Amino acid sequence: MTTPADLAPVEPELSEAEKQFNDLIAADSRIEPRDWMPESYRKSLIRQISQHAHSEIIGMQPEANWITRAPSLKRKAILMAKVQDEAGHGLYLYSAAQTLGISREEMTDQLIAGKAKYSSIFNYPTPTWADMGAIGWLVDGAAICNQVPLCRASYGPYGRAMVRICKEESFHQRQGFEILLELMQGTPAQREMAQDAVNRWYWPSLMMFGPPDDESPNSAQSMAWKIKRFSNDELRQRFIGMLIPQAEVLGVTLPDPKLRWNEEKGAYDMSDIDWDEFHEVLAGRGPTNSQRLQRRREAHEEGAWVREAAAEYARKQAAARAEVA
Ligand code: FAQ
Repeated sequence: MTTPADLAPVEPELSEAEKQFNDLIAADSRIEPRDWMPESYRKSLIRQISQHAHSEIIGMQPEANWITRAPSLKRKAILMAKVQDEAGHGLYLYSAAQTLGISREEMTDQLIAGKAKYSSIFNYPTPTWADMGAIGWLVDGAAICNQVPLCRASYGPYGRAMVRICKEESFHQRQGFEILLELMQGTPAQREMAQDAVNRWYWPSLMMFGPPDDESPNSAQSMAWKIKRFSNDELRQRFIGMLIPQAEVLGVTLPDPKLRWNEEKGAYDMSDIDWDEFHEVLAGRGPTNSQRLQRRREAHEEGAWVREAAAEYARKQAAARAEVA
């Protein structure tokens, strides 16, 4: 006779390694490179961490454009330090991805071949000095909101890299805020320039959090694995909540007439985000996509001699050590 138990779907036996992985995730512990992990977890981490690394590296371009034109020596020094920090973030993240078994060369090749994604935000131009303020305030602000929870990501090397990155990003955000504050306390033309930059960067900065939750194919699994801790929409809402009081202090207007707190929903009402624009940028058709990639390719080619020299130096050092040994 067939019993209900016979009809129940047979759960596949979990291996010891899988059980251990699931237990570590459930206990909020860290997965380290030496630990067994499901192939899909490894692939998803490589996907997210490499995209994040590429974003930091491409993200140097919009601001580097202003290093020689910053309005004072002090501003030049600060901006140069910030752009260098972004390079450092890219390097920590490439290193974290390498612990998952992908090489730096492979990731770089994917980027310069135009096959890899990087954040949509870096495909917008920076025509005025106020853009440096808006990038610091809005782009680094969004980055902090999104990345502080990543300090608790279940994969050890990623979470640890994020701790240092977030400390530096909060300095970046404050320097952007301070640029805007100074402009807003300046002449009418300076105030207009600051407001114009905020108008142009506000919506793209909201897109940094990714598609809406019901169109985010990776979120559910990523949250179950405790890589992501909050959904795209939750973080977007948190970011808006952070901006509103800061915009008041600055005296700038956020360019959304529908923006207001909805007590009943426990969330901000807002205008619709232009997701067509987001998809266009992701498809490589944003305002500066081709320019950003072209510049990255040139920098890679121009840097070939540095890589060769470093490899030769490392080879000589290793040979000298081997001789002594
Ligand atoms: N741009 O299913 P989801 C910075 C892609 S660093 C481009 O929701 P997920 C510092 C997504 O990859 C900024 N692509 O994906 C700085 C996926 O494609 P795939 C970068 C995007 O991973 C400041 C597809 O859409 N930050 O700013 C974007 O669960 C100033 C479906 O999306 C990080 O990378 C986008 N905005 O969530 C530097 C943080 N959004 O792979 C210089 C770490 C989504 O399936 C100057 N990453 N996509 O082909 C994350 O938190 C997540 O990966 C999200 C996306 C939230 C970006």
